[in-house]
Amino acid sequence: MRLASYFMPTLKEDPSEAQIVSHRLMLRAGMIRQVSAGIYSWLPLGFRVLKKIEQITREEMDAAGCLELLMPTLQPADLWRESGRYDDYGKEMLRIRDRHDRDMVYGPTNEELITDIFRHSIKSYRDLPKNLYHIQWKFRDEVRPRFGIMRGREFFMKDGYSFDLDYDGALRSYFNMYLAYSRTFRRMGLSAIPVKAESGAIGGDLSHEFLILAETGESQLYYDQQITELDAESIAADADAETITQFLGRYYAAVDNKHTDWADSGVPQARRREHTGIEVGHIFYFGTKYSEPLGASVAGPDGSEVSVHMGSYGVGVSRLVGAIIEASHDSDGIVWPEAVAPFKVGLINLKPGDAACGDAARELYDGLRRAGIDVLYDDTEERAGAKFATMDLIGLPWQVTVGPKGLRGGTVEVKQRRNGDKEEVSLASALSHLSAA
Ligand code: 5CA
Repeated sequence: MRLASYFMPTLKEDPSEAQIVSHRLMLRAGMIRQVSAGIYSWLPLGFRVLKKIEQITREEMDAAGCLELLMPTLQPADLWRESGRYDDYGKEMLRIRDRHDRDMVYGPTNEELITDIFRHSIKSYRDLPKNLYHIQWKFRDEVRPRFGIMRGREFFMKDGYSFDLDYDGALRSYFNMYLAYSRTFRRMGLSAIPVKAESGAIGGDLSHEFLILAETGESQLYYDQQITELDAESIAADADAETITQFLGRYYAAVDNKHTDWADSGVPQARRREHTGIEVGHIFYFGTKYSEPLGASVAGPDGSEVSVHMGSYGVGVSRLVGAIIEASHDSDGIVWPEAVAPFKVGLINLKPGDAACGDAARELYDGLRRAGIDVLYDDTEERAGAKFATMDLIGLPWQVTVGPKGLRGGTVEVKQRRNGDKEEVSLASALSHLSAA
C-alpha cells in the first residue's frame, strides 16, 4: 500500500475526549472515527487489525472443531419472550418496531436465536456434540459507553454455543473452549488469565472471564501467581469431568464480586496478586436454561427426550484491538505484536524526488509484495521527522528507511519497532532479512 494514496487521517495532537491510551492512539493513528456515543466507524488501518483479530479467532475456533455460521443482527422479540429474557434484559437491549408493528431487537447476544436453529434441525443424541459460532456485530445500550471501542454500544463479537447430551459432555465442550481461548489470546501476543466469574444476564453457575492485566482495566482481579504458569495443554481435551473440574479449581483467580477474603482462598501470602484487568473473553455453562423453555431436546440413547446442555463463549473481537494496544505501546505510539499488525513493514523513502531513492524504494516495495509481506510504503513528500513519527505512532513491527546517504554505500536501515534496534543492511539483502524476520 502506498501512503500517498491511502486513507489514514492521523492526528498530531492528543484528542481531548480520549481518557485512555488505546483510545488516544487509535484516534491519533486514524484507525477509528466516532459516529455517535459508543458507535464507531473503522477506518482502513483499524479495519485491517480488526480483520486480523477476527481471522485468528476464526482459525482457533475451527481448529477446536467449531462450525461457523452467520446469524443476523436483528432478531424477533418473540424468541426472547419464549426464554423470558425480553423483560429481564432491561434497557441495555435496543428494541425496534418494524412497519408491521412487529417487535424486534438488535441482538446483544444470541442464545435464543441459536437455540431456535438447533431445535428445528437436531433431534437425536447421535448428532451431538455440536458447537456453532459466528462473528457478528452486537448492540448493547450501555449507560456509559467509554474508552472508545473498549466499551462500545455497537461492538464486534465472536459468540459460540455448544450443545451436549449431558453435564459431562457439556463440561468437556466448555473445557475445549477454555483451551481454545488460551491459544487464541496467546497467538495475539497476550497472556490472558482465566478467572472465575459471575454469569450475569447470560445465566448459569459456571463461568470464566479471560482477563489481560492493564492499568485501565475495568475489572479487579485477585489471583494466585501460579495460575499464570498453568499449562492447560497438559490436560487432554477429552479428559473426564473430574479431571477437568480439578484442573479448573487448581489455582485461585476471581473477579471482585467472586472474591471474598484472601484468608479463605488458601493462597500463600507470597503468591497473592491483585490487579485491574480487561475482559477479552467470557465462557459460560448454563445447562438447560434456554433449551428447556425453548424446547430444544433430542432423543437420548434410550429413546427418551432430553433437554440439551448448553454453553456460550464470547470473544470481544473489537475490544481486543484496544486491549492489545493497552498491553503493547510506548511513549511514541503503538507497538503491534506481529500477528495482528496492520502491515508487517513500513517502508520510508526519505527523498521521493531523488531517482536513486525512488528506484531503490520501489524495488524493495515490489519485492516485499511479491514475497507476500504486507507493506505500507511512505512515498509522500513529508519531512523525515514527521515520517518517522508517523511510523512509530502506527506501530508496524519493522521499519525500512531508504535515504540518499545510505544508498551511496548501497545500504538501507532496518529498525525493529519493539526495541528500537537499528541495523544497516545492503539493499540486496534487505528483502531476505525481512522475509526471515
Ligand atoms: N453470550 C455470551 C457469550 S457468547 C456473552 O455475550 N458474553 S459477554 O457478555 O461476556 O460478552 C463477550 C465478550 O464481548 C466480553 O468478554 C467482552 O470482551 C466483549 N464485550 C462485552 N460488552 C462489550 C462492549 N460494550 N464493548 C466491547 N466489547 C464488549
